[in-house]
Amino acid sequence: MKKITVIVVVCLLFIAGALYMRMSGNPSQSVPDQSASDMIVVGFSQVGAESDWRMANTKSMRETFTEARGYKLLFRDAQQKQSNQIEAIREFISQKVNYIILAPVMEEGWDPVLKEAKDAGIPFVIVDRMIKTSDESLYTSWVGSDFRKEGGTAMTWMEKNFASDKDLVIVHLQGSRGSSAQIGRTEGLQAGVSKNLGWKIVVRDSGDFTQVKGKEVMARILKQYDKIDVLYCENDNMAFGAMEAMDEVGRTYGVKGEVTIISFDATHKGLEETLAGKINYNVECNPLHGPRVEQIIQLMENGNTPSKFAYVDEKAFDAASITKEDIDARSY
Ligand code: GYE
Repeated sequence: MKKITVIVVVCLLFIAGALYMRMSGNPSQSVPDQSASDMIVVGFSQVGAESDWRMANTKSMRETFTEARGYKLLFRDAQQKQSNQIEAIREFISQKVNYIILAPVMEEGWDPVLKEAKDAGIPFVIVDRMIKTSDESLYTSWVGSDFRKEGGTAMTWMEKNFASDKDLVIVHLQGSRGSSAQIGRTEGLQAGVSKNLGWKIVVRDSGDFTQVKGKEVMARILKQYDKIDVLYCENDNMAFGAMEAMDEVGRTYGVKGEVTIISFDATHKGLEETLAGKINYNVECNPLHGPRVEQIIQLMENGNTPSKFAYVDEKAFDAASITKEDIDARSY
């Protein structure tokens, strides 16, 4: 009899212990986590980490969509591959995020995955570069730069500095082909060249917006062309690479050199090179999209419809007039 009592007590203690462990072992399983469920879940598919512009853009997004500010950010770096972006978007859909944000590598090819997101009822915001779609209702909003206008700004500067009939040898370093930033900036140059009869683009190649490729492509071009008047370079990092290539073979550039450099982005380092007279003209492209995207999301959270397109205001910097204060006043 005594033995049975001991066994029963041991069993009861065991069951009580197991129950206690279960309840206290993992608080998030037994007590629903209020703060996590209140958060707005945002999936962001970023292009990559190819340039200083991109790093500043990622920083702006990460600083905006923080847990302290009520967001859970799922960040995916696509390493400049559209297939990685499509995979990330499908993952966001299956995770039932509240919003999907896409900085598209290129313009074409998004319709099927946009449709999947729409069918799942997830609002889609496009940032930075644009997309081409047959159905504009597949996304809610876009915010970014007017790349064609940036190219036009560069042409206005060229027209002020070079006569229309001057024989001008132009080298064109393009960004990632098929991206809006490349397409718009290329169209700008193309329009300028077709208007000014002396101007010739002697070579055009892509450096994929990176410093390494910019250097590689420029090194090849320098071997083929002894005389270059203008380097039209579709971002700062490729310009840095091209400058390294020119330094290595003793070709001069900038305000005091042989090759006039026009660049885009106006990143911190890009503007320092402009102030130093190495880049002649730098057209701004503003990467601080985090707060702009948040504003779009907040409008939707409050039941409002954000505007379909929002262009960012941008300026440009001339080596002849830029000041240190211009650089210091900027946060990127
Ligand atoms: O100019 C370049 C980056 O899409 C505006 O992408 C962006 C461009 C930017 O890699 O530096």
